[in-house]
Amino acid sequence: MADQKIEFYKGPAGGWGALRSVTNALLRQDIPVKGAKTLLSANQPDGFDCPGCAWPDRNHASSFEFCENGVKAVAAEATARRADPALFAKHTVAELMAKSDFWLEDQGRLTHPMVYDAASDKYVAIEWDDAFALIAKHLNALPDPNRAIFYTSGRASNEAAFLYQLFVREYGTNNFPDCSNMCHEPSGSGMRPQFGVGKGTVTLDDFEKADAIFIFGQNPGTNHPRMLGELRAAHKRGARIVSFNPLRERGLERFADPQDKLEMATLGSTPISTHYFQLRVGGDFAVVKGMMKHLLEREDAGEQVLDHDFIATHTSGFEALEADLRAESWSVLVQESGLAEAQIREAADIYRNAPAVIACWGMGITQHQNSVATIQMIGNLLLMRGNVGRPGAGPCPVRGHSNVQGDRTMGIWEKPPTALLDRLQRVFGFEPPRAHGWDTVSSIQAMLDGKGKVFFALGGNFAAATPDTYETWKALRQCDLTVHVTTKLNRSHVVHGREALILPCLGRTEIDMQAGGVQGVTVEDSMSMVHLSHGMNAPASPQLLSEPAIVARLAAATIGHRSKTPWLWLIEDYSRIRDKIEAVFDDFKDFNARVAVPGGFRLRNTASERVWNTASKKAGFFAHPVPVDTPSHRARARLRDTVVFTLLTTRSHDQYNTTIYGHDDRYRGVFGQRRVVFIHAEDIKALGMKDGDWVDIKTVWDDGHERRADRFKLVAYNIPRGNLAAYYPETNPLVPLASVALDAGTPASKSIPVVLVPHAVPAAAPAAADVALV
Ligand SMILES: Nc1nc2c(c(=O)[nH]1)N[C@H]1C(S)=C(S)[C@@H](COP(=O)(O)OP(=O)(O)OC[C@H]3O[C@@H](n4cnc5c(=O)[nH]c(N)nc54)[C@H](O)[C@@H]3O)O[C@H]1N2
Ligand SMILES: Nc1nc2c(c(=O)[nH]1)N[C@H]1C(S)=C(S)[C@@H](COP(=O)(O)OP(=O)(O)OC[C@H]3O[C@@H](n4cnc5c(=O)[nH]c(N)nc54)[C@H](O)[C@@H]3O)O[C@H]1N2
Ligand SMILES: [Mo]
Repeated sequence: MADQKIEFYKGPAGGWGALRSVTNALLRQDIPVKGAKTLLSANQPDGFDCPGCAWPDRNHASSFEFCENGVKAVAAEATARRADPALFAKHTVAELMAKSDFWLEDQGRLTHPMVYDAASDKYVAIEWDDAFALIAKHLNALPDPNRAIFYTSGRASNEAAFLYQLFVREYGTNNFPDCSNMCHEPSGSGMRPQFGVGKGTVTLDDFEKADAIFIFGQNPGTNHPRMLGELRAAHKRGARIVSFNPLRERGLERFADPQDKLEMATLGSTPISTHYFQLRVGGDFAVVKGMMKHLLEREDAGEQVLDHDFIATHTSGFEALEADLRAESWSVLVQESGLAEAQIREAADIYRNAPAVIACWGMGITQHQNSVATIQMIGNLLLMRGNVGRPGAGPCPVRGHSNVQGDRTMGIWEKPPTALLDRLQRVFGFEPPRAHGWDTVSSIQAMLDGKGKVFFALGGNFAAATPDTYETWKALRQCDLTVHVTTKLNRSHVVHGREALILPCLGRTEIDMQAGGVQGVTVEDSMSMVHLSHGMNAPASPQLLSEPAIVARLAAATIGHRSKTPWLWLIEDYSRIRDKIEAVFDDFKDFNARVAVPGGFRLRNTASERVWNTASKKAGFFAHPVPVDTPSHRARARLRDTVVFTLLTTRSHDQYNTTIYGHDDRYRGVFGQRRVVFIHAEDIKALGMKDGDWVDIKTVWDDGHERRADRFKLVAYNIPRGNLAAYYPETNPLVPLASVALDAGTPASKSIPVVLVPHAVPAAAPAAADVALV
């Protein structure tokens, strides 16, 4: 591990630092830098879709769009390292359990299907057919298909996801927890009743036309680096870019585009945000409500602020919102937002003066108790001036995983719409289950209660990504069988059920050869563009199966005797799967033909046409009170004599969710370490401690359960008082299972009420529990 240091980062995001980091990423994965170009040819018209993030590409055809974190994602998959049976022969699972998350993934690509052998406490190789037979035996022995749980992470292709939901529903359950439940679920929950669609309405063209772009709770410099290119261009042509974030994220401040030779040669850079509002964690609701109150006040003062025609023709509920805004008190809005009244009014004036406005948001908005209401507030703000369904304007929830939006489109959802089930019934001739299934948090609860018995995961790292880590581990260990379809070894494989399987699959960058020849898969990005992705690299091992093949063979083994679906025929040629997708979803008409065009096609988005598929057939204004009963409010009320902080958990620049690439967070000035907690210097003083001291973090919750994460270093930082920031997944033991977003069930991992106590044991002897999560 590199030297540990904290050193303020002065440069722009991107630039030479990004280029250096790419070289290091390749070397780390034992990939020769020379000749790495093909290996990394993501986002070419005939290449693979970058497995990094869901940000779209310009025409999907421009020259290789340089993206530091995209390269890291591809390099992690293209690594020369192998986690083969010899590795498992060397280590018992107990030994693997004691390794860090970083170490586990760093062993490289899995090469063989493996089964857990309890006698030796080791994983040993198994034949594919035997693995499928074992799963089928368990599934068919369950008294009720609703005892089985089928998780999905958002890298699965449309073809894999479609077959998977089909198999699971024909098997008999809607238990589909997925990474969306922990991510943008509140965006869908908020937007569907408001706009009649659960997806953003804007395209990249709109980014070229927007006069102002508001960015709430998002860190694109790290998580969507290609978005910075759009923001930079917008800034250069004079658009206002307004960021709301408790942290001063470097990527939202300045960016040097590695594709711009002049900028690189002159060490120049472009500012990104024209305005930066460092609000309090969870303060967005109050800010947006205050902005709307200001707009109404200006309107009352005789200015032309609202789009009355739009409101009259296209919306419902405005009077109720108006009354609610008038009744709202500025002092409450200021108190809860952490911004001054003048700042809120300033933000509102930027909004008012911009003819066309886009509002983007990320995890800083969704992972709170009141996220659905906050998202509807952002929607209200847009609707007040008709900023939906016209050029340069609209809501833009920025999705995470590269195909998380597509997986939902394909039916990976525990609450399937009736129309989807009816269609599946008609096309495939079986009676799909109608009852809603379990989401991520209720799946964990069901396993804890002994109701969930078989846990199957198509990708992801459930044991590390989910809240209340040790409860989740208890839940997984109570299962009869846990199965993971996966590319690399991770925590979820060593926190296992009585029986357990690891099934290694092809990654998206790899050539997928089936009986009908080489196959491509399709994905949908954050702006509803659907396109083909072709792997170009040789598979990491000849034993690997594609995800569609794994699902189809599992289906054949489990329900083949009663299913009318020709599972194995479908995977000979994935265009057959796409024909079935077309048969189920009208929006995929002529799917194979349309996706064959370079760049693919855009799915219809009714809200962007001002067609509102809501109950009232109008876009809806929603009035909500300012949340004053959040977990943090309750904790502060209970512990009056102690300083209660609100902790946000976030990603470093060197990780992809639970995959830790390295121990630096360059833009935040953290090097060689991850167990740090960012805190205001005055708060350190108030605690009677000093910068660099070690603390334990404890959750303040009222169920008598102790939740703690030990041994974090205090780092004095530019963050509002009373707020803390630390990295995920190390902090997931602190998130109570019951702390979720209302009406969405998303873990509230951006607002954990905590106290800090001096670290009790010497740093050399960390508590056993956190060894695994270092
Ligand atoms: N390289 C890389 N790319 C990724 C990922 C990755 O881990 N690494 N993950 C992918 C996935 S699945 C997702 S969902 C996205 C995640 O991308 P983001 O949505 O950017 O997620 P986070 O890193 O959690 O950052 C959240 C941001 O919100 C801010 N924030 C926290 N609380 C609040 C709040 O209350 N209000 C406001 N206004 N801001 C707040 C934080 O300071 C931080 O800047 O990225 C995707 N892309
Ligand atoms: N505290 C806290 N918790 C959070 C968050 C947070 O901000 N704070 N963010 C939440 C969010 S937004 C998300 S999306 C979830 C992420 O939850 P997940 O999607 O479950 O987690 P990942 O870390 O993305 O999964 C990484 C694993 O995916 C596997 N993998 C990689 N590529 C492939 C592939 O092509 N196929 C298959 N089958 N497997 C593959 C690898 O084995 C790797 O170990 O975490 C959530 N948890
Ligand atoms: Mo996510």
